[in-house]
Amino acid sequence: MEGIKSSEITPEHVYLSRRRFLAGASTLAAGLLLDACTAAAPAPAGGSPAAGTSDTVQPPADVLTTYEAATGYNNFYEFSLDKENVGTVAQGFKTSPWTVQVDGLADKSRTYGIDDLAKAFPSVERIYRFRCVEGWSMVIPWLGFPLASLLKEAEPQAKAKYVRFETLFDPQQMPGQNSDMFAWPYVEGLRLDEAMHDLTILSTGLYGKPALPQNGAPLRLVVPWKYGFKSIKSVVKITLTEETPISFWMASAPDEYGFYANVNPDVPHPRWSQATERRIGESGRRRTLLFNGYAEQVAPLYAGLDLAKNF
Ligand SMILES: Nc1nc2c(c(=O)[nH]1)N[C@H]1C(S)=C(S)[C@@H](COP(=O)(O)O)O[C@H]1N2
Ligand SMILES: [Mo]
Repeated sequence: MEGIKSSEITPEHVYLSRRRFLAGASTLAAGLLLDACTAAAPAPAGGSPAAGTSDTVQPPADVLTTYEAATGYNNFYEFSLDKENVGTVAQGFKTSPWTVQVDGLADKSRTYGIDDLAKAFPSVERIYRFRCVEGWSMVIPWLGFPLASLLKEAEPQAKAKYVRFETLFDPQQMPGQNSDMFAWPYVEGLRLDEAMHDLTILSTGLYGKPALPQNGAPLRLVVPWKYGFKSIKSVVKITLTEETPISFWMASAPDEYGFYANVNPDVPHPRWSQATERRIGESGRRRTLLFNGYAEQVAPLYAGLDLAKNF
C-alpha cells in the first residue's frame, strides 16, 4: 500500500481539493503527477490502464462524493435496513482475523488470511461511479485490486463458468441475520468473463483509507457497471462454479432482480423507472447511462444478449 501514503495522511478536504485540481490538469501531466503519488488520473482515451498503476475511470463531469456520504449512507442489510444507521450498528465489527476461501472448480483452491491477501495483491486507486438499483448514485475512490489477479492464481478449470461470492454469516455480530425475512448469508455471482474484466475489483478501502465496516470491510466486490447490490460486502468465500449462482436478491424477489443487474436506463425495474438517478450531493437528477457509463469497456461482454430479458 506504499503508494497511498500521501493521501492517507492528507486531511479529507485537502485530499478532495487536490483531486479536483488534478482532475483539471491535462491528462498527460496529471498521469505523470499522479503516478508519482499513486493517486488518480483520467483513464487513457484508448484503453484500459496498465496493471499495477493507479487509474481512474471518471468522466469530467463527475465529482467525488464526500467521505461523509459514502460512509454515512449505506446499504448493508446484515446490520440495518436504515441507510443512515448502518455505520453506527456496524461499529466495532470484527474484521481481523479474517479469512477468504477461494475454492470450487479451481486447480489451486486456497484460503487466504486477509493480511496475506492484501500483501499478495497490492491495492491501487480506482474512481468509479456507483449506481444503486434504488435510483441513487455516488462517485467513490476505491482502493482495491482486480479480482482477475486472485482468480488467475486459483487457476480456474475449463468447466468453471461462474464465480459465486458469499458474505460472512455471523448473526451475533450482524443483527440483521437474525431476521428470517431473507435467506442469509448474502450471496452474489458473476459470469467468469465478467469477473475477469479489469474493471471488476475486490476493494480493501476507499478515500485512501482502509474500509469501514459499513462499506464492506475488510474485502468487498465492486462491479461499477452493475447495480450496487452486485457489489457484495465482507466476503469470506469465492467459489468457481459451473452453474449460475442464485444471488440473495434473485432468491428474495426473482421477478424484480435478475442475475445480470447491468445498469440500463431502458430496462425499468418492475416498480420504478431506471432512466434517471439522484447523485448524492447534487440537486436534481442525472440521466442514467447504459452500463453506468462503462459501455465502451464492457458492452462486448454482452454482444448478442437481450438485455431486457437478461436483466
Ligand atoms: N453483504 C451485503 N452486501 C451488500 C449489501 C448488503 O445488504 N449486504 N447491499 C448492497 C447494495 S444494495 C448496495 S447499493 C451496496 C452499497 O454499498 P455502499 O454502502 O458501500 O455504498 O452494497 C451492496 N452489497
Ligand atoms: Mo443498492
